[in-house]
Amino acid sequence: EEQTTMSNEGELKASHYIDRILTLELVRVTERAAVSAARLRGKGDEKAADQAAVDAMRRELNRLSIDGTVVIGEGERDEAPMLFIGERVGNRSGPKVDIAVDPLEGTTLCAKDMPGSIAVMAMAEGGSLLNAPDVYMEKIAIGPGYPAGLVDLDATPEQNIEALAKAKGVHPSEITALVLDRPRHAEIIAAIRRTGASVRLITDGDVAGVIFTATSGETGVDIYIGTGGAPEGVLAAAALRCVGGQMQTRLILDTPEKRERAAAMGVTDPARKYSIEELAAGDVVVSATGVTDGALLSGVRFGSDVIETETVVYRSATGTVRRIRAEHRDHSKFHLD
Ligand code: VTB
Ligand code: MG
Ligand code: MG
Repeated sequence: EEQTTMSNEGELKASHYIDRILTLELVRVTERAAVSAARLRGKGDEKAADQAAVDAMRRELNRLSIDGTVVIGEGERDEAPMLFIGERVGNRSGPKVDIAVDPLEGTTLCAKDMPGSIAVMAMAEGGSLLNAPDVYMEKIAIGPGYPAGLVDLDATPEQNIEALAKAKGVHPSEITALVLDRPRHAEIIAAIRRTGASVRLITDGDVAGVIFTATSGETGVDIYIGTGGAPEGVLAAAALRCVGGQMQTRLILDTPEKRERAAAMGVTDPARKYSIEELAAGDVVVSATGVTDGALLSGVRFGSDVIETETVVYRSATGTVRRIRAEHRDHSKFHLD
């Protein structure tokens, strides 16, 4: 554990501040977003659930002693409620930090009370998370313990599966690949199956999907392949950085408008492949709270006296993963002021 140090100016260095003090604060932020969304669980109204999570997350972020900027966030692609990219959050009295958010990841899962919706955010020193529009992103991810560069977006799915199987010491038929169930993935799915590998399809939730590769012994997921949201990619990369694993991504900037927007945010090479460290550099903390029950996290439980939440917090500086089961008795904190 490093110590909290003071710089010459007597200011708490941003990295230490984020690591040591804000770790628990982030838990509160995602807990509250999750509870707000969970009240609308299973009601069939995606927008209302998303809006509730966004409002709660914004409110809690603005209470933190940070000078934060949202650098990537979900919502633009489907015109959903959102924390805007470029939005300043926090009370401005603390360190400059970058924030990546998906206040409700898996809005459809929440609206249908299906497994796997979460409230998730990442925070890092200013300038260290990818600043990009909410576009699609190609992703490939595997867990820790493999040689660097084993899989690559520019290799075919067959090549990637075969390389992974060889490195794992198994036949390709013993590999399971997690893929979002979308028509755009028909070719990838067919290619993976041609190797004999299994394809596990998910309807939503590729932040957790990527994270599952890091604990393949428990989840059975060896590799994640496919195209999902860019904010989800940054959030997953930030978490994977804390626990090990490899990930490669590429933004899909397929219109002049998207390329211009990305360029204005500093993305000068639209075809660039980003590694985990290029998506989330420096010291980063990621917090996710379950909204509906899922393999990563239990959902919110509403009791007569107690609201229960489960949160996982990842911290890159030490690789510590904390699971926090909270019993909330003061329900007023979940109400909008
Ligand atoms: C994925 C998935 C998300 O968006 O990132 C997906 O993991 C990508 O967009 O849970 P499409 O739905 O358009 O394919 C979500 O489904 C929702 O954020
Ligand atoms: Mg999402
Ligand atoms: Mg969302």
